[in-house]
Amino acid sequence: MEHGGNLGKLGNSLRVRIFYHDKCFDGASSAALFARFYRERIRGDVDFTFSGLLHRAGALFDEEDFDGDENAIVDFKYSSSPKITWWFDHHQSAFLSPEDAAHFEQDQSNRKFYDPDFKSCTSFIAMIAQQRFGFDPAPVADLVHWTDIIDGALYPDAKTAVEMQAPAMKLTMVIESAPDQKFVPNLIPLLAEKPLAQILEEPFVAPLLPPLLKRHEISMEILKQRTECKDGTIFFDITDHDLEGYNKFVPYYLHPESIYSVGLSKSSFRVKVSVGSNPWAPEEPVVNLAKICERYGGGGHARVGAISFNVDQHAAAIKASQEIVAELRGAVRQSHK
Ligand SMILES: [Mn+2]
Repeated sequence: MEHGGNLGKLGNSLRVRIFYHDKCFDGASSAALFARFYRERIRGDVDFTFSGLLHRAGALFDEEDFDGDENAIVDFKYSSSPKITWWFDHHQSAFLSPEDAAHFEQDQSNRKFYDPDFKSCTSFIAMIAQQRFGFDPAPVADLVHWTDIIDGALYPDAKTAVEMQAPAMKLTMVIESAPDQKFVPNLIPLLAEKPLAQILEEPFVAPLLPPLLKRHEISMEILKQRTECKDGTIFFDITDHDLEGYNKFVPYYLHPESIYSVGLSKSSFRVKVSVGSNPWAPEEPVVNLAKICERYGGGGHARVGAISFNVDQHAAAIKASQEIVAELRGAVRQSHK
């Protein structure tokens, strides 16, 4: 894999490599907040390198990449490698195996933290850094506020979620469709230091926005044609369009009566089955979507999950999506009996 970011001066500074959930506002913000916390409360003369991690079919980690003096993973799955010295996550599916979970349970370092009840990993890091390490979260309060809203889907309604008004939402869109592997590592150092509205005006960020807003409009048109809602469950397949990173709330905006959604999308390296629930659903979603996704090798949270397939596994992805749609529609029908 390629590493973005700056190694900076190599002198006597400690080299800390931070692995984060790539193409995700909470992932990038977690990396930013962790770096600020580390510099302020652990060690000042430190060079950070930021490396994005993505869920994909097959191995998630390459041990050879853990080459910092310290290596941290934030907002992403646990690794039992002794080279990983810090870990923060809030995903329900945080462990690749029972052995990894046991390894974490036995950890005595006080540098590995997990709480699936947190809306965002960024707010989780802020809380731990404050309570255990005396970090002052006040300067990053706005970032923490918005990661909770965006990762926790705490928008008041679907309209707000698809309108893209707030700077944090625009940054989310930019991060999710990052043009190259260096973009997010270049953005991360700004996230915990500058106001979000100001980051949008950076010369390497500003030009990206208009085409993305246009693409957002087009994706809404495509989803309008493709989404089908039956028994409270939306299904759509947009694998024939390059639309990975579409706003995941559009299906609920188009079908306010829905409870669940299952969508197929495609990028250069994966076919993704996205399984979600409508945050503004007329009735509470009750099915644990992380558990469903785990059955197919994916994961996530109780209310939203995903499964990644290799691009040559397209048929398996279609089959999985159809089985999940049938299961969710069955659950909704059952609850209406
Ligand atoms: Mn997260």
